[in-house]
Amino acid sequence: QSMFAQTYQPNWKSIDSRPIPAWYQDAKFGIFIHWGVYSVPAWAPKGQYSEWYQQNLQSNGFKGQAVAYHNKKYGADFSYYQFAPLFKADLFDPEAWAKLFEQSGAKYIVLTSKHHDGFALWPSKQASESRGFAWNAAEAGPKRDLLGDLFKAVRKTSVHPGIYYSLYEWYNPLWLNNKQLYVKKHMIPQIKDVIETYKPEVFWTDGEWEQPDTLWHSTAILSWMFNDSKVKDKVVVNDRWGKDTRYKHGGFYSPEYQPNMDFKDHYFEESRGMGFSYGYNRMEDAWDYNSAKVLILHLLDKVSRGGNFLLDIGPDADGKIPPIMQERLLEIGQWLKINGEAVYGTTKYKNSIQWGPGKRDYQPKSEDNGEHVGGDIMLKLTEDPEPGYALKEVFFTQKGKIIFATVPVWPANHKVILRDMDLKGKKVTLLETGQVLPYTVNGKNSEVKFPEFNPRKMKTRYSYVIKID
Ligand code: FUL
Repeated sequence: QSMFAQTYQPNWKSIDSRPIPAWYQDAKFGIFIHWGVYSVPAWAPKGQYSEWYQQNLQSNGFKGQAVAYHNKKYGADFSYYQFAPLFKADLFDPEAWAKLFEQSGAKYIVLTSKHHDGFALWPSKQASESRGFAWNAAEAGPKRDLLGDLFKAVRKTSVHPGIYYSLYEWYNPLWLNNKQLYVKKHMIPQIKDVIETYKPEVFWTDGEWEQPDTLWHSTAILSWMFNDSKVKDKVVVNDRWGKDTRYKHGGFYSPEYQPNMDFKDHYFEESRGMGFSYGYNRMEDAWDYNSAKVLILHLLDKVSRGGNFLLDIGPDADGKIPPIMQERLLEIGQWLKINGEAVYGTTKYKNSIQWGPGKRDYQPKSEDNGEHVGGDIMLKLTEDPEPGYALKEVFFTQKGKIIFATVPVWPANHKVILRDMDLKGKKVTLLETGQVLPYTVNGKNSEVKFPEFNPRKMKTRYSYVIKID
């Protein structure tokens, strides 16, 4: 018996009526993985996407900087396709990756099965045939089914495997000559192959924006996926299915570095890099990476607003996840191990976020870094408000009758004011220790008293959860 009783028709009204599978709504935290041939040069100016290397090279991106860098390092005759043999992934240890993902507290991954350059991480015959040369990881570069091997390892853990798939390809000859033919002969068979062979539980499309969903045959693909494919009961999709579908059709909405959008009650998942680029970018320095604290606040921000957080990592061409990324994942995992009850399986509480006094339209300045990275999470300001700017003081989530209020600092004056909340008759505890926190009700607000911070009792850093029962 299918969890979705109806049969879906190839039109948006029918497709949009499918509920977002519960496993995904409970998961809250996923890891995005951008990995491919572009991981070899792994280069873009700071604040740009390194996975766009080929496009920047061939369209003279960054005012000539891309070509200048490339020619100097690899020579003018060296084409993007020649990076494939250098993509060796010889240190790739799928079991170690899977273990790290599990330790991070993420409940799913989304791996780039194919990005805009068309290079497939699985033995896709369409990928090579359409080009006339080896253009997938099993025939070129690593000579290994990277997708299959990673999925095998991930399936031994509690993490759900998912994939990213770019609908368009920059320089596929079929695409350049006849887009209809590309879709029919290349894209649709390739999608069916990757779904039926690997059974991804998330199918995250992209590269949809230049063409209408009718060119992509999106509703036909989706109705096939939801009615007839091997993943029909559990697969989750996003909203990137044609130039007018974003924030409108498909599955969850997929903001990319677009915080604070109000999607009402439509499910969403925000993605962003740990630094800025999705693919590994060797130009990024330690201070370009968000701190563990800021990443945890990002997670709380999405979850308290009723969505998921898809945090990206960019493994290198050797198949290693850069240690700074490993370290961030482990830190988040430490936090979730203690405080996960306030995250997994929760829903949005009516207040969602408590803002401090001031303006809420903070725009990050380009030179902002460190604790300001991300722009929308003004961590520093929580302790030291910049005049005129608001800050996020409390993140709320809810599980049945239980409410969680998470504060990003241990309050210096030992009290937290929860606005518009009457705690009368409630039991208020510190989630990690179970310590009962006394409170007083003052009109519409409640004031919760915090004890002295005891580093021997508290393992949690970065944010502290108040449980209201
Ligand atoms: C974008 C792509 O163009 C980026 O390279 C990245 O994959 C991001 C998640 O989606 O639209």
